[in-house]
Amino acid sequence: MKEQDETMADLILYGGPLSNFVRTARIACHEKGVAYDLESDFELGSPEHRARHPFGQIPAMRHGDVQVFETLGIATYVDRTFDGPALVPADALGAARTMQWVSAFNDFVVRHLGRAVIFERLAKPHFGMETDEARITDAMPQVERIMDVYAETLAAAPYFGSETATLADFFIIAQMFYAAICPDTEAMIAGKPAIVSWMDRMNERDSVQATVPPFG
Ligand SMILES: N[C@@H](CCC(=O)N[C@@H](CS)C(=O)NCC(=O)O)C(=O)O
Repeated sequence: MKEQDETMADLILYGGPLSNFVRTARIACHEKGVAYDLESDFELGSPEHRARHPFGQIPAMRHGDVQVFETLGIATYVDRTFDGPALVPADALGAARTMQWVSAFNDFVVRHLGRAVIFERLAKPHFGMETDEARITDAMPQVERIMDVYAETLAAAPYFGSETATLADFFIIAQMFYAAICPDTEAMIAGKPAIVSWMDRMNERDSVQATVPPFG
């Protein structure tokens, strides 16, 4: 059953505003016009938070009696519970294209670009930890491949496998915010016009502007 009651601000997202995954969940709420509170005053590994997310990660979500963890789970719940523009196309091939990109993002792209490069280069120093340069060097061929594939994809269609922005774009833009300011990937992105113009289009969206991380 769809619910769209603007007085229901009882959807809570647990997680901090620096996390690209939390940002994707927030973008999903903004795109759907769903009010939410962002709760970040808790410890990740605490029993309190493990009751929301069994692996202690962010984001997690509570809406009334409903609890959901993982960005894809939360975005799917928000998309299918509330009115507003669909985040995933209704047709089989459109949905498959969106999920193919979300799945590739959550596996290959997060492993190489997210954990090996952005985490090492930007997050670790931000939190006072030492960067593992070898991990970045090892990942760079895969990261170059990711950017080549993104550029080819966005030269063929305005969004990831779609004529309109979908959940796939909302996962990818939240990470590309960091890739575009990361010294290892900044020039690579700036040299790919199809990626730059996609980022410009995405950055014009209210949902993206409302969720810019307080970083840098
Ligand atoms: N597969 C998860 C990934 C979430 C994730 O990696 N969150 C990070 C913050 S960006 C986190 O919770 N890190 C702390 C930890 O893993 O203990 C999702 O899609 O929600």
